[in-house]
This record gives sequence, structure tokens and C-alpha cells, in this order.
Amino acid sequence: MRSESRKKLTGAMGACIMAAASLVPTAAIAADVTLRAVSGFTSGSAISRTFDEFVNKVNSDPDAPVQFKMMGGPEAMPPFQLGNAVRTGVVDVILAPGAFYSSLMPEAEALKLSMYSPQELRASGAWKYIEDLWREKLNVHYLANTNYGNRFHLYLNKRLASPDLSRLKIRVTPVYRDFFSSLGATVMQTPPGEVYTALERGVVDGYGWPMEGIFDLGWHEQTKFRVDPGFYTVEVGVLINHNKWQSLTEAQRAYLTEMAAWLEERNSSNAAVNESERKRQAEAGIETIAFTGEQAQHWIEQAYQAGWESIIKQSPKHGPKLKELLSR
Ligand code: 173
Repeated sequence: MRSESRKKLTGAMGACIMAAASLVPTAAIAADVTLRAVSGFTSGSAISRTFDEFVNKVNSDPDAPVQFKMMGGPEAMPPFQLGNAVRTGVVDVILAPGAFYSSLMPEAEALKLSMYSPQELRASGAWKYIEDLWREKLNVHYLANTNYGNRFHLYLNKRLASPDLSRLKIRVTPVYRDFFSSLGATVMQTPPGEVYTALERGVVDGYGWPMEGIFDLGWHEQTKFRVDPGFYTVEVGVLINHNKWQSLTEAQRAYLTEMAAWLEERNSSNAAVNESERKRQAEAGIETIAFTGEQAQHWIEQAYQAGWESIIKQSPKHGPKLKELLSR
């Protein structure tokens, strides 16, 4: 008997039916759906923290009309292939930042530039534009936006006196590429799984990553400095194949939508986790290079300018509208 249907059975009646499990006709569990999910981040790691809570919540809910089956993380599928996998329905659900699939839709870089929380975007109606765009371009329903409010940072093994990266080689994904390049860096793209080796071999002088998560793969052993302030907002989405989404019943969709709101609420825990991560990095001997005043302002302004410029260039149709909806 399938585990998700077993969970739905409660009380004496459940026990009775359990005894006759093999006699339960398939039709009795037709409403139950298992969504096969692959994540861009190892389960139990920092970036995956609130998503893990969400999957556990749904999978341990005896009344849940859907279940998630975690098929694995980056070891199961290279992160930059997740977008294509969910687009074509090879998997039902992915957890991924726009950067992992922006080769398929350059507009996916826009959410990292959002000045509004997912809740604010939903309340203002701006989310409708996002939802339509992701469906049109990637054949997905954008279910939930995790990690909002976390910031990206530049981590280095060389000192830096000003926001000039011209003698540095930096590991990037599309999140950081335009910004670091615009400040003169030589950039090299790798998935997260290759960062440690690139640092160890001195192939790169640094890398972009959020405040949270550098301990997960041991990068603190190969990191001397973190540059402040952080920039953008981290955006990691839960995306579901649109055909799969449409095949669900109204009740299943409503349930997932309600759980997605719960997941987005969990973003309120990010600030505190970030503070403790900041301390942990200091304790691990990672020094802060803090730009202040005009340098800090230039750092941030350059980040947003380079980010929007690139999106608008690649998507003249949607870029300007996204900038209008997501900027303050
Ligand atoms: O790999 C990355 O640096 C990256 O693009 C990313 C995006 C969001 C969260 C963590 C990493």
C-alpha cells in the first residue's frame, strides 16, 4: 500500500482498512498524488532549510492530498539542468534559484533584484505577471519563493581596498556575473559542487554566495574574507511543472497554495539565522571587508544597475516591466 494513502487513514476505521490493505481498490486513493521533486541544494543544507521544513510538514500531514517524493539533490541532477527537467516534466517539482535556469529564460534573474517580499508582490498583484511569465517561458507554476531577505556576498582570499575587482578571478553563476564583471573581475562559472576544489587549487580568488551556507561544503576552510554589504535578495523558488499543476484537483492546488504561503512566511526566520551565520564566520576566522559610505553606495548601486541592464538587454519585452514592478 502506498505510504501516502496509509497516512490518510486514521482511527479504528483506518486500522480496519489497513488490515485489508490489499483489497483497497485503486479508485479509493485516486485523489492522492505524489510529486517527484529534485533540489538544487542538498537536503539539510542552509539554502534548503525552509524548503525541507515545508516538505516535512506536507509529508507528515495525515490529511495532505499530495505528497512529495524527494528524488535527490545536486548529486541526482546537475543544478543547471533542473530548469529543463521541470519544463519537460522529467521531474514534477524543483527547488532552484533563477540562476540555475536563466539560460532558458533570462527574466529569471529579475527576482533577485526585487525590493518587495513575495507577500507584498502577491498583495499588489505584481506576482500575477511573474506567474504568467514563468508559465509562458518555462512551463511551470511558480509555487513559492524561499530565502527572500537573505543577501549575496563576495567571498575572497585576497584583500580588497575598494570596489575594484580588476585583478581578481571570481567564481560566479548568472546571479553575480554582470555585477562582478562590471567591476573588472574575470569570472568563471561553476555549480556549487565545484567551488571547494576551485578555491583549493587557487583557480579562483573568490566566489559569490549568500551569507548562509558556506559551512555546508567546507568552504570556510578556503575562505579568508567576506565583503559587506551584501547585495540583492536571495531567491530560491519551488517550481512545479505546469501540466502536472493543471492535472491536480482544485483541492490539491488550494492545499499546495496554502502550504506555499506557510513556506513564504518562514522567510521571517532568515534575519536571525543570518546574524548567527555572521558570528559563526567571524569565529571561523573569516575577516569582514566592509565598504562604508560612498563605497558601499557605489557597490550596491552598481549591483542593481548591472543586473537590470543585463536583463533588459536580453529581454527587451519583459525586462522594463519587471524593473517597474520589482523596484521601489
Ligand atoms: O550557486 C550560486 O552561487 C547561486 O547562484 C545561488 C543562488 C541562490 C542561493 C544559493 C546559491
